[in-house]
Amino acid sequence: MSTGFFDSVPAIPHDAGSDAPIAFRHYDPDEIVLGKRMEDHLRFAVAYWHSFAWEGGDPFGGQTFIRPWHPQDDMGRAKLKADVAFEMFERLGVPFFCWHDADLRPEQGDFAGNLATLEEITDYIGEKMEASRTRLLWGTANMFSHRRWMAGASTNPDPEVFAFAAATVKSCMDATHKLGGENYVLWGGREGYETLLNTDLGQELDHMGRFLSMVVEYKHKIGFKGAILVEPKPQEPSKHQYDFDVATCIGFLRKYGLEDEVKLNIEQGHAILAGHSFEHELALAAAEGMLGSIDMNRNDYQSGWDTDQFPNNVPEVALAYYHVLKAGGFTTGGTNFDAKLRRQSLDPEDLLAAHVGGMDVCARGLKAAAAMIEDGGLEAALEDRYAGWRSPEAQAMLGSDLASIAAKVLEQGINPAPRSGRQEILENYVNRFV
Ligand code: XUL
Ligand code: CO
Repeated sequence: MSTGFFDSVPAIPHDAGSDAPIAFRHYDPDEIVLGKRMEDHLRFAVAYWHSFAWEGGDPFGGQTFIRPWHPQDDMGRAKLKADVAFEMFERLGVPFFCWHDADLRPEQGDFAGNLATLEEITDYIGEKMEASRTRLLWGTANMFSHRRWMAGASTNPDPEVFAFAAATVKSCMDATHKLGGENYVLWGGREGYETLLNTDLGQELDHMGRFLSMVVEYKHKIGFKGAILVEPKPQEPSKHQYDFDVATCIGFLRKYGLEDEVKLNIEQGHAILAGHSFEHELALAAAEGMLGSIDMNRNDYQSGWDTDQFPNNVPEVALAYYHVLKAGGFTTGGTNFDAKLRRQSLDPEDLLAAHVGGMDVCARGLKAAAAMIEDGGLEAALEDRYAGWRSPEAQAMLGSDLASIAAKVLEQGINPAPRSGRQEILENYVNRFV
C-alpha cells in the first residue's frame, strides 16, 4: 500500500529527449560502458539522513520541511519514514541506500533503548528489502549529534563515552551485517578537538587507533565480508578532525597496522574543505590501493562550510570517475549521494528531481571518463612524459646512491633539457569529452 507521499509526481521516464521537469536523460542502468552495465559501474545509493532525517535546519534557523513522519520521536512514524524511503528507492531505481542508526530510529536516551529500537526498525527494513531490489551499501553510527558525543566518541576523555561508542558501533555493525551491507563506514565528526588547551592529541589518536582495531577484530569475529571504510574530513563540526584528508588517514592506518584492513570513503565536499580537489583525493587513495567508495556531492566554492549539494558539474565528475575507472572501478563501494536539498526545496518532487539530476550528471561523467579511457589520450600522454624512466639506466639509478649518481652526472655531463608539461593541450583534450 502506497503512502501517497510521491503521488503528485508522475512516474520518471528514461527519455533523452524529454521535456518533462524530471526525467532520466543520460542514466540508463542497462547501457554498457566499458563492458559493464552503467548501474554496476555507478552503484548509486540514497543517503537516508539527508533525504529523510534532516528537517531543513541551518545554524540560523530550524525546520523548514514538514513531513508526515515528523516529529521523528516515534517508532510508528519511523516505519512510515522507511515506507516512504523505499517508495523513493523504487521510483529512482537505485540499487543501494545508506544509513546512520540515528536516521532510522528515534533516540531513546540510553543504550538499551537505542539497541531495541534499532533492532526493531532494521527488522522492519529487512522485510522491506525482501520486497525490493534496493540493497544496503553501508551502515554507520551517528556519534556526533547527541550531546553525549560532544567531546568525541572513541577519542572522548571520558572512558564511559568510549564504552558507549564501542557498544553503539557493535550494534550498527550487527545491523549492517544482518541487512547484507557491503561496507561499514566510520566518519568521526567529533573525533578531533575544539581547542588544544584541553586536548591530549596523542592519547586521543591512540584511542582512535585502538577503537578501529576493535572494529576490524569484530568484523572478522562475526564474519562480515564487507569493507571497513573511514571517511576523511578536515573540520566541521570539530575545529580540527583527526581524519583530515586521504593522506592523513593513510598515515594513521599505517601507524596502527590497519592499512590492509581499512579503505577510504571519499567525499567531494570534504576534499574541497581540505583544500584539495576531489580527483586529488581519489588519485591518492587509488595510488595507495585504498580507494573504497565515494560520497558524491558538491561543495560551494565560496562558503567554506560543508554544503552537501547535489552534483551538477560534469567536467569535475568526469575526472572523478576517470580515477575510479583507472583504479579498476568499485568493488564493494559505490556512489552514495551524501547530498541534501536546499532548505527552500520543500516538495516531494524536489527530492526526486535532486536525485535524478545527480544520477544524470554522474552518468554523463562516467561516459566521458570511459570515453577518455577508451581513447587513451591521457594515458598516452603519461606514458610519453615518463618514458625516460623505461630505460635500464634510469631504473638502475633507483637502486644506486647519491655519490654514484653525482659521479655519473659529472662524468657524462648530464644537463637536463626542460620539456613542456603540455597542460593546456591536455585540458583541451579533456574538453573534447565533457
Ligand atoms: C558528514 C558526512 C557524513 C558521513 C557519514 O560530513 O559526510 O554524512 O558520510 O557519517
Ligand atoms: Co559523507
